[in-house]
Amino acid sequence: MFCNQCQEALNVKGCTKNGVCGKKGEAADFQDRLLYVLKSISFFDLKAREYGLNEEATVRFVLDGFFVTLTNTNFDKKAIESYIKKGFEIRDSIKAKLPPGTLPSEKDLPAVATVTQENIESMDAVHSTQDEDIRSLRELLTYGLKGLAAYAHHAYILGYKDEAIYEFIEKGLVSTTDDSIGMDALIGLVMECGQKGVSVLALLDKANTETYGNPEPTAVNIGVRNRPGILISGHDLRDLEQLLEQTKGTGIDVYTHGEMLPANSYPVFKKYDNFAGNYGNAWWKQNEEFEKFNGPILMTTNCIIPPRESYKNRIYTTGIVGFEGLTHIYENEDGTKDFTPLIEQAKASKPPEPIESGTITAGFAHEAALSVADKIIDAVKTGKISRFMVMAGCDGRQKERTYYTDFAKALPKDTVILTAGCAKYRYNKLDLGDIEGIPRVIDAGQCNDSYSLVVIAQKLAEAFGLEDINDLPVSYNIAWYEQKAVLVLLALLSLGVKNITLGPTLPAFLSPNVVKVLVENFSLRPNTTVEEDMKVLLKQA
Ligand code: SF4
Ligand code: SF3
Repeated sequence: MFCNQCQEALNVKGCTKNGVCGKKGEAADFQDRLLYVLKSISFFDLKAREYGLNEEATVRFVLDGFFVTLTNTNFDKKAIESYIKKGFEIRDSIKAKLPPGTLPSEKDLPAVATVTQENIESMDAVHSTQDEDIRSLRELLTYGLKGLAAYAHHAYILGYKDEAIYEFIEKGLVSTTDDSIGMDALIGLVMECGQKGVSVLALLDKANTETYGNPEPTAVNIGVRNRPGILISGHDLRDLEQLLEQTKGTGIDVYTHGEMLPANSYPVFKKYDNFAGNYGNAWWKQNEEFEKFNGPILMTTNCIIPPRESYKNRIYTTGIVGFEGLTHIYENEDGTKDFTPLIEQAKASKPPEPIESGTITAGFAHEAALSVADKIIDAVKTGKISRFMVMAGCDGRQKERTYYTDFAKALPKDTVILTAGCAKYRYNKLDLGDIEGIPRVIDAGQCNDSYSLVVIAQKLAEAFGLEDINDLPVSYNIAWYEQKAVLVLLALLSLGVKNITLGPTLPAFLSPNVVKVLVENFSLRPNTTVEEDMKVLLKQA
């Protein structure tokens, strides 16, 4: 195995035996094979698209399969193996459908097109690409595409689709196998991935808000009630909707965990009496928090970590998530899911043990933030707000991440944090107060809702008559962990955002020359110390 896709890559190089995340070497190898099958499918599906012969089922498979390979999503070797098997069937059926004469003779086809179940083990050459810059760009593109596919998957589940995004995913995948594509072309593809990232985040925003309404500023309960509960984690709002519907009137409460927290601010979900609030913190604390929850837990997407024995019998996976030995809730033909096993188990469970009490404020997505735009603009003009600090992204278990709590605490009182993603758990329970009623932490939602931050920045630029988004009093101190964050970073770069500070470490997959390109073109910089970064970030523009 070799895996370097997340921020925890061993020694900022890569995991080689087992993952720091808990992924076993064998599962990692299966994930690489699955990725290569997706490339093979893409090779033929791009041809099928030329003839209008592409099928919806292929898109769904590519999105599912790609999402499976994200960090902390699927650790189940058998499940990944069955994706590989199905992938070959899909690949072969697309190939068989192509009109005669559309493909070169078998011997002239590239390796990605002729790979078989028998020789796939040695095929995906991305990590062994000799030229370190080409290798780095292929990896950067691959991980950006993973994020793109994951967000496209979220939108797809809600019925929001975009063929241009799917076609780009296929083109990008195949590009990583093509030795004729050099450094400049790869940089172009990486930037295009960022542009598609903006499109996919806009699509997902539309999907979420048209389906569930615009999030409203909400005081979310972080304590517990005295009835049994089901805990739902991950990012999939459709799973939450079905769970709320199926638990209605059963005497069982539903609590969110991790990235599901922002769901508490959607009007459609708020109307359920049994929607009880948020339990716990970011993904990496799940071992101890799940133990205390007492009831069943549903993992809808990333991030799952290897469960402890103490709660293994009450944690369920669904969709693209997998972990050996856990019960998986499958999707029915019509896209619904039956959560009866969780509901039955919850009935016999004790209520959750309290770990916190009180409330936190969520729900400042673009609509809510812009409804107080006049107030915000006025506060900036009168100097009550001196700067916005975008501190979006991921949280993680490395102890260096206390940097983000310290940074939030050290920010001057006339600054406002704009956040999205689970990075917020490093400071969303601090009492940072407000500025004339505007909270000092504006929480736009999940990492899936990062588009809100773009809309807020663009509207502010408009209001101040600024052509360049970089002239706003906005600085970026982004924390990353997995590949959705890679995509969000590329999306910001494609919008021309400069001077982003990135931490807690730079990605292991960036070669010195690729870092140089990012520094020269976008003034990207790694984070350092709170004091040093505060000086740099408060001085910008
Ligand atoms: Fe290592 Fe991250 Fe890959 Fe897990 S996902 S194996 S921690 S690089
Ligand atoms: Fe978090 Fe996994 Fe990235 Fe959605 S839940 S932001 S790490």
